[in-house]
Amino acid sequence: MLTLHSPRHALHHGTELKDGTIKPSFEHPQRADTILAQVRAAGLGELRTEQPHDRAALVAAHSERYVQFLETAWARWTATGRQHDALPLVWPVREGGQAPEPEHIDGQLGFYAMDAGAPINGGTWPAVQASAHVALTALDAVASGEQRAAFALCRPPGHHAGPEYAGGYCYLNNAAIAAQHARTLGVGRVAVLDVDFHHGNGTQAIFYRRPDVFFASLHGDPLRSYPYFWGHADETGAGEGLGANANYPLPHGTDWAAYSPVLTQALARIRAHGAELLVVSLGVDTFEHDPISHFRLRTADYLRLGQQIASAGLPTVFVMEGGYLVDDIGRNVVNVLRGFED
Ligand code: SP5
Ligand code: ZN
Repeated sequence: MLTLHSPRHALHHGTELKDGTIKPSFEHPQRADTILAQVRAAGLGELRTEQPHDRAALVAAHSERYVQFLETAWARWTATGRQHDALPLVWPVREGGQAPEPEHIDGQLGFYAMDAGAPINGGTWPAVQASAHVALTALDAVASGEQRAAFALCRPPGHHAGPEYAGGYCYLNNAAIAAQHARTLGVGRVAVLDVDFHHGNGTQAIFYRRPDVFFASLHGDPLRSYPYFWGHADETGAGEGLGANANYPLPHGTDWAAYSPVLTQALARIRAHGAELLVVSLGVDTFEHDPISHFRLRTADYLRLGQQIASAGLPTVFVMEGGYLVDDIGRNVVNVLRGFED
């Protein structure tokens, strides 16, 4: 399988609040380096770096003012005399949600974020932009018919990023940008299947009112798992998009025997939707030893996951999302891609 990647991912490395103190983020550069090394070692196929794409492809999935915020946030933060990671500390919850965009960078950080999990520093924007370009380049290769499938080794990940907010290590929603790009290129119906442990709230939000992009997600039940406020089974889309959103919340401890039949259901919905192209938000934080998640998939199960996704028979773009146990994520990702190709 063709793999797209970017050395620019390493420009972004941030911190997160853990147990009351600032620690290096679980989402660190070694993740992508390990996955790339394992893809190479497995001889999975050709490797290419990203092609630059028009800014219009980003703004097709996010608001103009949000993309502009990401582009300029670090310069505006350092202009206030600070050099450490920019993190929001105030959010426009509920009634504050209708307020106009604040002028001060500290207000804007909250305005454009769902949590304090997406720090911004000097390398963030170039890495985020490159990550989206990796997804777009992979989509091009598949939509043109050159490849049946491709793997976009995106970092930072994207599925928590909504129309105009960052969060959960995510800034631009690479999978949504790729799915929208497929639509722009003339693919009639697209599906996004999200198998990251965490609900893909950003992707859901971007397509919630649209019938042309089906979104299906298997994830830890939001009653107990991040992102807590989205991912329930009764979120089925709205307006013209009613029926084009399918959530499968699953309990802590879910193993392959419990996961696989639910995946079958999700794939049946995708088929019924009439999707002509599939984007997979590929998180391997469903792994039994993942440090921040609570499912129990094992390394060999990822081969079956890839096989099952292949059974949909669709041109497919895999977009890297989460997965945090560095020694194992490369093997687990390679198994999905190998299983798909078998
Ligand atoms: C892309 C992706 O997988 N984002 C995940 C973001 C999760 N952020 C909050 C995680 C909080 C988990 N608490 C960790 C406790 C570890 N003992
Ligand atoms: Zn995740």
